[in-house]
Amino acid sequence: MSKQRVLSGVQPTGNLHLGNYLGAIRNWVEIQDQYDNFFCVVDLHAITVPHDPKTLADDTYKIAALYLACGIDLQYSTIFVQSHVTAHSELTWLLNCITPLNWLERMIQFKEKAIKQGENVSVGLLDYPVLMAADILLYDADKVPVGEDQKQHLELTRDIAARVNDKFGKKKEPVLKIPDPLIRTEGARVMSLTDGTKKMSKSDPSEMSRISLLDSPDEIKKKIKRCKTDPIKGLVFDDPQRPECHNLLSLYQILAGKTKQEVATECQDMGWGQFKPLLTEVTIEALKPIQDKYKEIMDNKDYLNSVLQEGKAKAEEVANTTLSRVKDALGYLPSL
Ligand code: AQP
Repeated sequence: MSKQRVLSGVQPTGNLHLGNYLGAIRNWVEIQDQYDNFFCVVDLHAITVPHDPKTLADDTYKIAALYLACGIDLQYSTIFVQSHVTAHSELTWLLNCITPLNWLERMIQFKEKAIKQGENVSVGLLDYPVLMAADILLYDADKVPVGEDQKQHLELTRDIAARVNDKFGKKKEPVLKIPDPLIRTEGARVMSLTDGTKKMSKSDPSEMSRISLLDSPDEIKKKIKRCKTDPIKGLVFDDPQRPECHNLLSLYQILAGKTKQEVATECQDMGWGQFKPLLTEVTIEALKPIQDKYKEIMDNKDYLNSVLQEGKAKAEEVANTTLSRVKDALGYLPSL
């Protein structure tokens, strides 16, 4: 029996942080040998908010190199750049014409990001979830491993696919496969270091709010030293009054590879002065091998280009087949 397919991606909008790693990439790595995986650098999504053309290409390389450095293995996985496969844009247009506007207006991420943009909100930001649906549906993905923040977009993808099947599919032959989210509870929502009620995010204006995968040991030390805590002694999980405490203990638990119970016992009598150096040490240690591998890969652009070229060819083959199937179902005259 052939393996089920997985599709996921990250935007090249800055350095990856612990949220992207623990909520997404680490999980891709753990399950990759069980699936046929496609991981893309979603550069079309990156321009849904104002972007700098001078850094987009470099950021795209960076994310691809970080995928490899974090352990994505080409034996099981295909890495490619979204804009290199034109079917993503084309399917988005087709899905745009089938998706009701009010489905998009309900999206929480749109509302949150739109507030930050003021009057400059682009149509692209509203359309972000349809592009994401196209990314996933083009690959007939069975599973989509993402962080908790993407759950609503995944539900929308399922609704769009169901609508296409309902309107244009034949009874026993759906046009599009309906994917399932794959959200692990551990690391699914890593919170900001400066506010334990907000998710860690690349677009937070404060560098102090996140630990980037490429931060130096000194930067990591400084960020953890200054991160928001509370004046209570004894550190506990799951206290709604202490969101920062829960977040920092959770980070420690995952990065140290310990169980929740082990960490709860170890930290129950600790103060922040004792805990922060521990968290600093495990973070630096966990990121060191990723940073070393990243440098090696970035020093060999020929290799990186060959990975992306091969990825593009594999991705195009699958994506173009799905696109033809959708166009056929919609009644288009085949290309002459
Ligand atoms: N804080 C987080 N905790 C757990 N998972 C997270 N992800 C993002 N932030 C967290 C997961 O990372 C994957 C890639 O995300 P993305 O870069 O494509 O977009 P995003 O979700 O919008 O991430 P950011 O960091 O918040 O970027 P900006 O600020 O540019 O929008 C997804 O699987 C996501 O769930």
